[in-house]
Amino acid sequence: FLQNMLRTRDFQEGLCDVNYIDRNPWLLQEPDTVSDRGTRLLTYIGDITVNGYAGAGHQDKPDFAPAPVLDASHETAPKGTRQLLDELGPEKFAKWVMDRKEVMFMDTTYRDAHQSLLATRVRTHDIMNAIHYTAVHVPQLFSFENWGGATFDVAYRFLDESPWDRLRQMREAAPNILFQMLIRGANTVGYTNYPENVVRHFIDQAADAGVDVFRVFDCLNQLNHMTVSIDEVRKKGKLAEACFCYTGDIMDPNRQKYSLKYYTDLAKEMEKAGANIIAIKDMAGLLKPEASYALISALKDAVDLPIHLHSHEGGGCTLYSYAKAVDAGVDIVDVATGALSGGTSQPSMTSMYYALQDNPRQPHLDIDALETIDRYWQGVRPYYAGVDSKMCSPNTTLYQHEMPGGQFSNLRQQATAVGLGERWPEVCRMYARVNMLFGDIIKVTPSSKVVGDMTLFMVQNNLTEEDIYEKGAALDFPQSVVDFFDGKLGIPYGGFPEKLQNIILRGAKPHLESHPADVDFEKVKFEMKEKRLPTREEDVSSYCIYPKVFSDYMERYHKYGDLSILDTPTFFFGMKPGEEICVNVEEGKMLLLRLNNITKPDAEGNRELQFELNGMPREIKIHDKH
Ligand code: 3PY
Ligand code: ZN
Repeated sequence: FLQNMLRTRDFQEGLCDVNYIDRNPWLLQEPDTVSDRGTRLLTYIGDITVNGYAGAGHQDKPDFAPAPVLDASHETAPKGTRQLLDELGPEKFAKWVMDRKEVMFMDTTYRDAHQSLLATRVRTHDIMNAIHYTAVHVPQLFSFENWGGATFDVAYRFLDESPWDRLRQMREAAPNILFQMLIRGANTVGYTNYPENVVRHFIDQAADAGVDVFRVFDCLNQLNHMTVSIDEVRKKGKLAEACFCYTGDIMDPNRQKYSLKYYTDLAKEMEKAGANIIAIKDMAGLLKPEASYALISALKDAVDLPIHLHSHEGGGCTLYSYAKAVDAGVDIVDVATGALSGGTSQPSMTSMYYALQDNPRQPHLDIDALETIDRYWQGVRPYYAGVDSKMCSPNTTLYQHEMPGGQFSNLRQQATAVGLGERWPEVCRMYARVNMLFGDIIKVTPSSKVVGDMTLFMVQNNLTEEDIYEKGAALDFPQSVVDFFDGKLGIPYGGFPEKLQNIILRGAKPHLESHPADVDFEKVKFEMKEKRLPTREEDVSSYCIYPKVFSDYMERYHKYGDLSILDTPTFFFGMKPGEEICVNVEEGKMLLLRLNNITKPDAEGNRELQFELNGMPREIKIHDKH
């Protein structure tokens, strides 16, 4: 205590009164931990203040109005679906879902909503300020979709966070509602096929850390790429939600490659493979109302499992499609908090609630609590303005190009980056043409990227389908396209167009359905130790899927410490001179940070940032890269 006290500027200037310790409880903390963590945090803040987030250059920190506080800290979450799953087990639980009169909601706010609208950037800090309150006040939800998909790698890559820590923190705050993740079958949370033991190991870690429902899909609807995951989920006693991706239009007589029968047959096979729930993943929001009614009715007849509908608002008809699905007996639908709904995201939860007013299937939810939660997210969304796709209005062109919600804004940015911003409508039309050129395939991560890459390649080089066939031998196709035709993602329904495959592979035989060999986890751990990486089972899992991403994250973690504790404006913008912030490092430990001054760059281009860390002066030198 004395060491801390003596080092404060206030003490040196004789400004300490009798209440000084009450106002500065950090004085009672270990000086070394305070100092080390503080310095690492200040190094990050200093770098962001001077060089901007992701090195984009200094950006003035906007004056955000603070988001409303959702306080339920003294309330315990009532029992919910999670306790019910524990009590009943997966089969009886599934039956309970089917027997309910009311339709259930899955809340995608913590995963797909921000993956679709905010480039997957929503941070643990903002989630943690909402999830306990939501669990306490809306315990009737079916699940939170709060893990997997792109959130796994984006957490490491762009947010300097461990997705595993996020999962555990959420679990502690929301023990009552099922946690649901999106897993890309044999691709897990990556973009390529992984060995079977890597997939099983990943699922084991995820289930142990808190995931209850695994929505398993394959980007080409290949069931054999999903069965390992389904099997492992079942072994762990969790819910296997097998999911097929919806594309095309079952009602269009000219578009019957993916017919109603195709989908019902798939659902039957999934039921045989051990699925507890069947999900429809309408990733682009193509399912129009009449098709929705027909599809749900047919699935209810085809299988004896709950039907879970996932769609995206996109074209603006989805609330109507959901209403039709409810009439046809759908069991669960996916919605998001209003502030993160619409556009390329899911329909709004409160809109859906009101859309079902006076309908016997309307769920019983505390609408006032939902509105309060939504006001919180309205306050949080502006923090992410820099990555906000700002896609808020309906976009009916998607019925023609069929781009998934998550890809639309991404591809647009990519197109702009390569100088095709002005030609965007042409890019959209070409995307549809490439889909047909490839034989009409399912387009979802990662197969959607293949179509996107080929689209940009063709527009940039002013190529037509005829050009591909005539000049293909001399063209340098994008690597993702070559890998796709080589069979790395599997075999599309109906097979590859052979002539095109021959051109793209330059006559070589494709490596169809080659399975990567199992990894030796002991060897992996040895390699990780050599690189001075931690080797807990979850670290091993991350490393097997993303060796470089995980290693880079650990390097930054050693340099900066745990950055998930910073508030989001500071994480993205750093601090302004004169600003003071308080950071809770852990229960009972906090740091008071103040930025006093930033010097002009010296001859080497270094600036000195003069901070106070819990009242003690601390200078951090940062190289100004701009
Ligand atoms: C993902 O795989 O991350 C998706 O959300 C696909 O729609
Ligand atoms: Zn989605």
